[in-house]
Amino acid sequence: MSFNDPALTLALFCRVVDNYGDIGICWRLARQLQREHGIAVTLWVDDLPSFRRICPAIDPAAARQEVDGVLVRHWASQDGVFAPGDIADMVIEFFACDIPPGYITAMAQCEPRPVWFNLEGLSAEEWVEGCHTLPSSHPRLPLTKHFFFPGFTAKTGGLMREARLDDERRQFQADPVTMADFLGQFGVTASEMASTKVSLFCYPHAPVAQLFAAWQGGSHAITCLVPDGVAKDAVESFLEAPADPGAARTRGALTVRVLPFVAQPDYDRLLWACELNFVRGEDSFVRAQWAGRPFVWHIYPQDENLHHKKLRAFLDRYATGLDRLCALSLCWNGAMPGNPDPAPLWPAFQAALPEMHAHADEWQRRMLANGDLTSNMLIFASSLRSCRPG
Ligand code: TRH
Repeated sequence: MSFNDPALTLALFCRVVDNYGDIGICWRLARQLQREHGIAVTLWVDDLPSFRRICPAIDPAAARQEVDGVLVRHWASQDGVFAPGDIADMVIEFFACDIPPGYITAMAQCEPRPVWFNLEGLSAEEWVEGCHTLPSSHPRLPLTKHFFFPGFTAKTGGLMREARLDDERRQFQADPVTMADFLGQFGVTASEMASTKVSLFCYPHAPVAQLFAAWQGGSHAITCLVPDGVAKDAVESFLEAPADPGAARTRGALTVRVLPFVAQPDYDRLLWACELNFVRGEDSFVRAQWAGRPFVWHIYPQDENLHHKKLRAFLDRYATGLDRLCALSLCWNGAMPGNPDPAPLWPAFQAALPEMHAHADEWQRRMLANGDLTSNMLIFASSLRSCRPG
C-alpha cells in the first residue's frame, strides 16, 4: 500500500499542552491529509473546548464527530481497549504525547505493522537535521517509531503548507475590496483600512504597553487588531474599557481594535490583510511566514531561557542583515540585555518595513523549495513501508 492510497487510514493523537498551537497544528495536518491526499483521518484530541476556539463547528460534548471530512474523537483516557482492526495504517503522535498503551499493544499485533511517527516541534537549531527521521525501537514490542521534525532546510521535514495556500493568499492580497470587506466585518473603518494595519498575537509578558506608547506618539496612523483575550491588560488600559470583541479606541496616531477569535482560515486572512504581524508559538509563526509580510515572533517561553537560544537560531537563518528586525525581536522577547523597552526601536523598525517585506517574499521562495511537511512525511512513510517485509 502506498502512502498516497485513498484507502489508507491514519490516526493522529493530539494532547493540548497549552493554548491553541497543539490542536492548531494537528487540525491543519488532519485536514490536509484528508483533503489533499484522500486519507481517512481520525484525530484523537483531549481538549475539545480549546479545539472549538479555532474551529467553531466542534461540539465540545461529542465523543465522536465528523468535521470537514475528519473523524474527531475525544481522547478522554489512556484506558481504551483496542483490537488490531481498530488500528490505522499510519499513526502520528504529536509532540511525544504518549498514546494509549492498549493502542500500542494492538499496533504490535498488526500485520504489516503501522508506520509510527512522533511529529516534533519546530526549531531552527542545527541539531534538528541530525535527529530528523531517526528511528526509535520500542523497548518490549516489535515496533519502531520515527521522529519527524518540521524545519527550515531540505534536511528537515519542511513547513506545513496547503497546496492552494499561495494562490489563495495572492488573490486575496491583490483584491483591496475583498480585503476591506473581510476586515469590515470586524468594524474596521475606511480610515483604519488606509492606515498601517498590525495584527497582534503574543503571550501576556510581551512589552505591549510600551509599543502602544510609541505608536500612539508616532506620526503614522496605525491600527492594531488584537484577537479577543490577547494582551488583555495593555489593551484594556489603552481602551480604558473591557477588551471585548468590537471594542475600539483611537488615541494619538494609534487605533486599537479588539477582534473576535476567528476560525483558523480567517486567521490566515487577517495575517494577509495586515502590513505587519506579531505572532507567537509555532503555528501562527509559520502562517506569518506564508503570509509574505514582515512579522515579529513572540516565542513560547521555556525554563532557563532556552527559548532565547531557539529565537537566535531562527534569527540567524531568517534575519541576516535585517538589524532592525533582530533588535526588535530580541527586545520583544526579553532577550536583549539592558533594553527592555521596544519604543525607541520602533521608528527605525518602521522605516525598514519595505526592506523586510521584500525579504519575506524571498524567504518564502526559499521555504517553498523544501516541499511541504505533509507530503514530505507521506513520502518518508512510503519509503519505510517499501523497505520492510509484508
Ligand atoms: O496558541 P499558541 O501559543 O500555541 C502553542 C501552544 O502553547 C503549545 O503548547 C506550544 O507548544 C506552542 O505554542 C509552541 O500559538 P500558536 O502555535 O501560534 O497557535 C495558535 C493557533 O490558533 C494557530 O493555529 C492559529 C490559531 N488562531 C485562530 O485560529 N484564530 C485566531 O483568532 C487566532 C489569534 C489564532
